[in-house]
Amino acid sequence: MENIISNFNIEGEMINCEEINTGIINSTYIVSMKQQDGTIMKYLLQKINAKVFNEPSILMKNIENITNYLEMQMRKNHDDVHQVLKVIHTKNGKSLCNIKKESGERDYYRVYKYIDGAISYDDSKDRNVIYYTGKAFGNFQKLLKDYPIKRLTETIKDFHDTEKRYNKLMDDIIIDSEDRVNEVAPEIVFLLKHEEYYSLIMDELGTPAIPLRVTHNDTKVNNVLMNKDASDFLAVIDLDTVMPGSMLFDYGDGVRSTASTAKEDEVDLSKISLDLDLFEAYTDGYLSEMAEYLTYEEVNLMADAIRIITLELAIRFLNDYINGDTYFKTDYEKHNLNRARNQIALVKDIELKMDYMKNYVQECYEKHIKSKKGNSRRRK
Ligand code: ADP
Ligand code: GN1
Ligand code: MG
Repeated sequence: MENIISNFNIEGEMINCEEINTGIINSTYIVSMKQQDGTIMKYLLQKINAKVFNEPSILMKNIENITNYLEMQMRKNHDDVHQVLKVIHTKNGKSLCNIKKESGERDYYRVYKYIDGAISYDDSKDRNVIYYTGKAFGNFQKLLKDYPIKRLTETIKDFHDTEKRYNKLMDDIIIDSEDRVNEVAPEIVFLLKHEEYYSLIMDELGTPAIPLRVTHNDTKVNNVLMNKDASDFLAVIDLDTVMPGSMLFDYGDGVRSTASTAKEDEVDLSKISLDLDLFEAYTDGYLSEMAEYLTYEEVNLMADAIRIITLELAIRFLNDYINGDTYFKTDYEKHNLNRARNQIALVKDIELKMDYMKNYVQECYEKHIKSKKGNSRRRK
C-alpha cells in the first residue's frame, strides 16, 4: 500500500492502513499519514473494481466534473456546512494511478480526502438518519438539476434498464452455465409474473414526463456521511455510478435499501418487510429538497419505483447466482441466491403497502409544494 500511496500528491509517512469492508464492489482503505509536525492526515484509498467499471478514466472524469460543479453550486449558495468529495491527484497530475500486475492486467487506484468528523451508518433504523439520507440525495439532485447532462458518460451501460436486465436473466436461464436453474424455479416464476412492471419507467425516460437527470444510482445510507448527532447530512459519497437517469430509480432504491427491516442478505424471510415509518422519513427528506422540480408523472410513479427497483435487484442477484457469482462479492455459495430471495420477500411486502405509500407520497408532495409557495409569497 505504501508503494501505491507514494504515487499520489500526499505528504507524510504512512503509519496506518485499514480496510473498510462495507461495499460489495470496490476495495476501500483509510490511510493515515504522519506529517512532519506530528499531526495525522487521513485519506481514502480505493481500488476500483475494473470488472464492474471497465473504463476507470472515464469514470474519474465524470466524478471530477460533478464534484467541481457541486463545489461551485455550494459556494454560490454560501453553503459551508456540507462537503463535496475531493479527488487527490497523483504526482504527475492524474486522477488515477495504475499498477501492472504479474498477469499483465492493471489495478486502478484513486485517493479522496478523508471527510473527518462524520458518521457513516451502515444499517441505521433511526428515523432522523433516514430522513437526512433522503434529504442528502434530494439535495444532490437539486444542486445538479441544471448540469449539462451531455457532459456525463454512462459508466455502466443500461444500469437501470430493468427490462434489459430481465431479458438477460431469461437468456442466461436457457444457457444455465452452472447448472443452478433447477433449484430456482419459484423465483423465476415470481419474476415472470411481474413482467408488466419492468419497462414502466424506461419507456418514458428522456421525455418531458420522466426527464433525464443527474442521478447517483446507489442511494444507500452508507453513501451519505452524517454529522455527529444525525441532525444533518455532511456529504454524498460513492460517486462511481453518477450517470444520466431517472430520479425514480434513485428514490426507489433509497427507500428499498434504507426502509427494509432486514439486511439485504437476511435469510429468515419472516424478518423482511418495508418499515413504513422509515419510508415516510426518506420520502419526506427527499421531497423537502426536490418537490418543486418534479413532474406530475414522476410523483405519480414514486411508490411504483420502490417495487420496480426491488424487482431489479432480485433479477440482478438471481442472474449473478445463475452465472456463478461473477459480479457481486459473495461470502458463501448461495449468498446471491439468498439476496435474491430476500428481495423477492421485500417485493411481496411492498405490494401489500402500495396503496398506503401512494397516498403518502401525494400528501407529502402537496405539503412541500404548499410550504414552498408560502415561502415564496412571504419573500415577495
Ligand atoms: P463502495 O463503492 O465499495 O460502496 P464507497 O466509496 O461507498 O465504496 O466507500 C466505502 C465506505 O468508506 C463508505 O460507506 C464510507 O463509510 C467510507 N468513505 C468513503 N469515502 C469517504 C470519505 N471521503 N471520507 C470518509 N469516509 C469515506
Ligand atoms: C452495489 O457499491 P455498492 O456495494 O454500494 C451495486 C448497486 C446495488 C448494491 C446492492 C456498481 O453497490 O447497484 O444496489 O450493490 N453497485 C454496482 O447492495 O453495481
Ligand atoms: Mg458505497
